[in-house]
Amino acid sequence: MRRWVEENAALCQPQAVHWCDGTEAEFQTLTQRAIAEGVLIGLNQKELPGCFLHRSQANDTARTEHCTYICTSTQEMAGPTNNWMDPEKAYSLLRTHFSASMRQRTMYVVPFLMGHPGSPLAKVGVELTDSLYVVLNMRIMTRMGHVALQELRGRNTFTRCLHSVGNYDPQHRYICHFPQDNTIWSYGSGYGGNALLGKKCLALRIGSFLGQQEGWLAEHMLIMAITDPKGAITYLTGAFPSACGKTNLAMLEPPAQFKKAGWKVTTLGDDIAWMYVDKERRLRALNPESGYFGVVPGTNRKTNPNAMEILSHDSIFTNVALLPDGQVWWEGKDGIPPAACLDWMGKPWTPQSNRKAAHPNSRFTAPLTHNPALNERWNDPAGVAVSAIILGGRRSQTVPLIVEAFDWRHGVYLGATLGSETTAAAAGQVGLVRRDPMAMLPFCGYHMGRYFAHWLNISDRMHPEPRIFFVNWFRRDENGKFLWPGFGENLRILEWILKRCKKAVQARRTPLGWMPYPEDIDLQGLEMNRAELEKALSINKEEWIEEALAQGEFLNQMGNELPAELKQQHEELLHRLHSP
Ligand code: OXD
Ligand code: MN
Repeated sequence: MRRWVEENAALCQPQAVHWCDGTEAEFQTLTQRAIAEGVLIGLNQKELPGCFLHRSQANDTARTEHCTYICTSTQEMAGPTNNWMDPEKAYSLLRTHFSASMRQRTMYVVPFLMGHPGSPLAKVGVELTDSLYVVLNMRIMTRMGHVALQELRGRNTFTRCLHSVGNYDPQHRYICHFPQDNTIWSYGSGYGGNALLGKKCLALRIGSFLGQQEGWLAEHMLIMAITDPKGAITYLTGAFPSACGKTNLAMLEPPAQFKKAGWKVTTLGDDIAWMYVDKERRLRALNPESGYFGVVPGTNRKTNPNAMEILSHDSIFTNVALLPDGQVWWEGKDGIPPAACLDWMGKPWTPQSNRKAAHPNSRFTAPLTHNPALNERWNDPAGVAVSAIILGGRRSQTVPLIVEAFDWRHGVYLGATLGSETTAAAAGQVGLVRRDPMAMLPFCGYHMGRYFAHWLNISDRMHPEPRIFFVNWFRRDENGKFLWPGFGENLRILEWILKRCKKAVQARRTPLGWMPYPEDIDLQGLEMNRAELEKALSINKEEWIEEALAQGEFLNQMGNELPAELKQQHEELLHRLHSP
């Protein structure tokens, strides 16, 4: 590792090299340095103790998928859904950019661990970066410093992560993954998903590649626990595309009467799940991260009270608005908009400004341990046994509120064909339906068809397999109104899922899968009647035939790598839709 650091220092030519130890003292020193360098702005320390604001470059506010590459020895290995670059070409191109890129800057050496100390699944990475923002965020999002070096002892490998913000030029921005070399090179962006290399790059892209080789799954999933009034705990994971409510669902606050009856929801993770099959043939999930990098807009005491608590101290805000008293604001925060503030770019803003004060993809970074509803097993290297997997997308039309897969294979089909409207988490147009299989389209480090096969095959080792469900909290009526209230009320749907897992409720067979009898969803205390629920659950066959054809077109992109089972699932779906 030392040799590799030296080689890269010779390439990037920093004026200093700082080895991070991850201690609190170092964090304090580096925070002060970040303030002095203008990387962080101190916030009102009475109201928001330990909180800081970072303003990014205006052209560097989201993941840039068009600049993200999987650099495998053949294009075929990366598959049809990834950008590919020949590894030699990528190394050579990026070497020219990294060359002297850190002149007059410090290179920080950031050893980090994804996963739990002592866990065989855990992965050590070392990120070399010239961004203090990255260092401070990595300390929250990963187990950073001594603990990682300790883990490195006795291992013969670590993920080599090289990062420089360069001059933030989007024309020269490259997030390159070399899965066969266990290496990530990221140049030209300081944005979380492009620059905190433990998260999307290691835990998902490199992780999924390794998972396929080593027999486990690296997934874009939340992990949550639900305790029922009898005290029984069920663990669920959930895959939803970026900015579709994983954080809110993972931190769900039960509606008042559920709380009174004894229901409790606790969080293990809100973005990434690593899953493996244990000796008892159960699927287990763990969260390799140690913090949240959550979307801020829309977060308030009603939508996510736990997140409001989490970000109330010792958090880094990115691209929110700054109030005159040193507090922060964003669209969808409790209360009315301020009369005046500075927007996410630091420009004066009033409600008449006709633009957002906070960036739609503004974020908070905070440790898992801030969460008042953190599940007590969050730090258990064995993870938790998963009873159900929930999949979902953001679909204003067509897709009903809840469907249960007929079996694992059908569940893999539901995941493989997941469609969702695009959000601000990635650069590009917002609101277009695109296929985002298992919410992994931007994060799968190898051929998507082989990824589907891996999902199908892994079930051979499981008994029983978790049940798979598909939800859509985002369906709207003809006036554009949401058909389902969402947020805490989603527990009513989760309750049905739990009953299905316990075989405590019947379901009706539909062309799409098993669906609830409307009377089996508890609507008590909601301003919603059965007819409205039926609308949220309705299936329009004509719309669905169109949807199924679009799904088939997407699957066809996998060519010969499309598993025969999924082809068959597709044909069976069309057959069911055409049956009277
Ligand atoms: C994220 C994302 O930041 O998915 O988690 O973009
Ligand atoms: Mn994510």
